[in-house]
Amino acid sequence: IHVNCRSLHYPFHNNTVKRLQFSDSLVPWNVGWPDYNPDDFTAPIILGKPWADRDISDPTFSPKWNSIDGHVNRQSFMINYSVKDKRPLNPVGRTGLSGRGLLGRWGPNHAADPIVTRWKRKGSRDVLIHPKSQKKILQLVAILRGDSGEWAVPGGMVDPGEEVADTLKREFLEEACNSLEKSDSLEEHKEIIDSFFDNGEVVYEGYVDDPRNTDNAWIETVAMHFHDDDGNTTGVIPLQAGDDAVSVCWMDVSRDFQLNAMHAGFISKIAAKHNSHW
Ligand code: RP5
Ligand code: MG
Ligand code: MG
Repeated sequence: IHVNCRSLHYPFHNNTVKRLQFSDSLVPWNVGWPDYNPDDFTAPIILGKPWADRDISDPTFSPKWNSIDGHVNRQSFMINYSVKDKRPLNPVGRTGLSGRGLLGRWGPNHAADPIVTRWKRKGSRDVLIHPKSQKKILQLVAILRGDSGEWAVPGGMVDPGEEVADTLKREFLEEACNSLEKSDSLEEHKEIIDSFFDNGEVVYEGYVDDPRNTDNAWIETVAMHFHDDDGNTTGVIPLQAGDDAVSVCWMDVSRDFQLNAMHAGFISKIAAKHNSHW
């Protein structure tokens, strides 16, 4: 079940948009609740945006649910979701709010999360060993999100028709390397960076319990891990926050590191697999 998308207030709206509150047992759609009738909210700022769907009541909007709909992937990683009164239903269950909130798509909103790691070193050479655990320390590239003020993986939405592999690299470069502004050093190292992003491992594919989810719109992601074992690639990647990121850093991975809950779960899996300090 989800919890982040059942907070009392829908995020970033000065506590003006309320979610209906209910117990965990009422989350699944198959648990009967005949009077369930939450508020309906679609954020005005997304209306008319080129990356957003039209309104569900627009007669010219006829999406192909559970399918690849032209350039838009409306399939879920989870299940064939149901559609009720023309609206797709969140595959995990009720969120206490209908509409699509801040999300551009009705139904699944596909994102990609690039997890870039290296070993912590002394200077650029020796790999450090943690004095307590006697294990190597993993570091990952984390960004501070401008919207929520949380540290997170530099992920973002898959553009229509875009391959997920391209989204992973593009979002990393935009948010963690500020590629939206011209950078000589990114251009100079383009080949190294491209080949680094050719070798990733899927960590997770599926639903994200994101605070922006609603009953009719939700985020799903592909999280992929790119590890720079010898430190040669990340040594040449210049970090600089860009787009919706306000800060970027190499963050040490340990059990009390600060990262949004969903992304922290991905990293703990990676740390266990690489037997790194935790
Ligand atoms: C998270 O929101 C996903 O895991 C992904 O990191 C991100 C995508 O949204 P934007 O960064 O485009 O706002 O839940
Ligand atoms: Mg982005
Ligand atoms: Mg983003």
